[in-house]
Amino acid sequence: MNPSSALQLLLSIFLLSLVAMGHQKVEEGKPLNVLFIVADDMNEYGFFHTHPQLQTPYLDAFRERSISFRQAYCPAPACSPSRTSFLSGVSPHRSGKYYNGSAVWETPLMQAQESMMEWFQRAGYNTYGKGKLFHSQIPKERVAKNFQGSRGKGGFGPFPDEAHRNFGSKGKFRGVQAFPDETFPDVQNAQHIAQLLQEAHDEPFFIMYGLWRPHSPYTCPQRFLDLYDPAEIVLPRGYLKNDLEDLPAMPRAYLAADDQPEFDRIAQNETQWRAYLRGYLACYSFADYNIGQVLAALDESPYRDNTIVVITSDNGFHMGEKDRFNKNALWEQSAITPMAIRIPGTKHAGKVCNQPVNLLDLYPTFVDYCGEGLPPLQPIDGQSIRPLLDNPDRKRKTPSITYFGKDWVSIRSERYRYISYPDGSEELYDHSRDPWEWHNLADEPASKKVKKRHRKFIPKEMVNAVEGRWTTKIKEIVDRDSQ
Ligand SMILES: [Ca+2]
Ligand SMILES: [Ca+2]
Repeated sequence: MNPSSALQLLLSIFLLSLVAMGHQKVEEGKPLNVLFIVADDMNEYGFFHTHPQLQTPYLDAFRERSISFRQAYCPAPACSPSRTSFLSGVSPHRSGKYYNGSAVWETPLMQAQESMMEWFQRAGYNTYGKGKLFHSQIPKERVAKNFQGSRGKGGFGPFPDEAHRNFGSKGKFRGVQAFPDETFPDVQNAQHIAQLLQEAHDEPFFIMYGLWRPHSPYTCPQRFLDLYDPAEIVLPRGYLKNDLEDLPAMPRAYLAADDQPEFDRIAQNETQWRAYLRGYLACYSFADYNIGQVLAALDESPYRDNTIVVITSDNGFHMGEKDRFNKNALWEQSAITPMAIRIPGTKHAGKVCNQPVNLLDLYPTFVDYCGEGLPPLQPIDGQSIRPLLDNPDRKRKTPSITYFGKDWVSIRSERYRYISYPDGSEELYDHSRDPWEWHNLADEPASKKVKKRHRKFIPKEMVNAVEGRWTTKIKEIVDRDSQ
């Protein structure tokens, strides 16, 4: 072989190997971008098809190319405390941010804390956010510091008119009504992100897309309502009549104060319940569609193969389980958050990891993958889930913790959920036999060891709740029931 043929042969081998590597090739040493998609009040119904009718084709397709976490939970079961925790890296038990409606970012601890986005910026990233991000109770200047440029359209609207407010009362908008696509912030923000992904980026990027759906009001384009015939809708599998009878007094007092009037109103006949459920399912499918548009934009962009994609929600949601149409509780249905992560070039696409993880684990996971592990300026809670992404069959020894106030805490291990209240009362559920947490085993003598094993993960110190509209309500229940 003469030198020029040898050179040609080498060149062909090189070109062929490039083709063979296809799009899975991640350029060595080049930082990975991040696309972080956070839905609002999205429970596991469509993600893991525990509601048999819910249609989520885009999430299904995404899960085939990513690693899903069957047991991912929020640090606190409501929008603002959950987002505050996972975006700051400070667990509610250290910040005192357990509920919506308290301005925790004003405290010295949180003013000094380097947020996830601030860390990304220091690591050389540009950070963009569109839609529902921190949500509320954070100074505007701090939000502006975290996300560069326009933060897109916001708000829960469009809201239904009077005639469509099926269950409206006390200013709550619960109606089911159709509006055109372009009237929804989620659609406009998806378009903003698609544009952003078409641009040339000289620096690595972190993009957060915060959806407003499937949170109420249950308005969406007509084609999503058409997916669900209200007469045919299957009621939640996790609902059990008289499920509250084996609960301690404290959570029962809380339910009575918080949400049971609404449950009684909605669930008093199955037609109403189905109409309500239809709104949630339709908005879930609408969220799925919008997520799909953003993923399609990424996959058509030059960033498809060097971008980590995380899809999750800030908290779960009850659709009647435990006589509840809400979040703000420590049971599985409130605490669960769908989570799937696509790591470029992963060998585990389509796998499901069954170890308990928490949204607080995301910040340390990003630190693990991006910015060459640059340490955050202040301590952050949570632990990287990279070992589970490297090996989804690996066991994790630590449980996932969800807080709903000082000493109001839930420990979720792979098999059990243990809940402890300020008066010392407890709940224990065995998920290997009881996936809907119907049978409270806390008082059974055989549970003693299991409870002890879980209790040791409760932090020795939990700070008081930062004052807000929830603290009075909870304090009244705790004071009354502790006497
Ligand atoms: Ca939420
Ligand atoms: Ca029960």
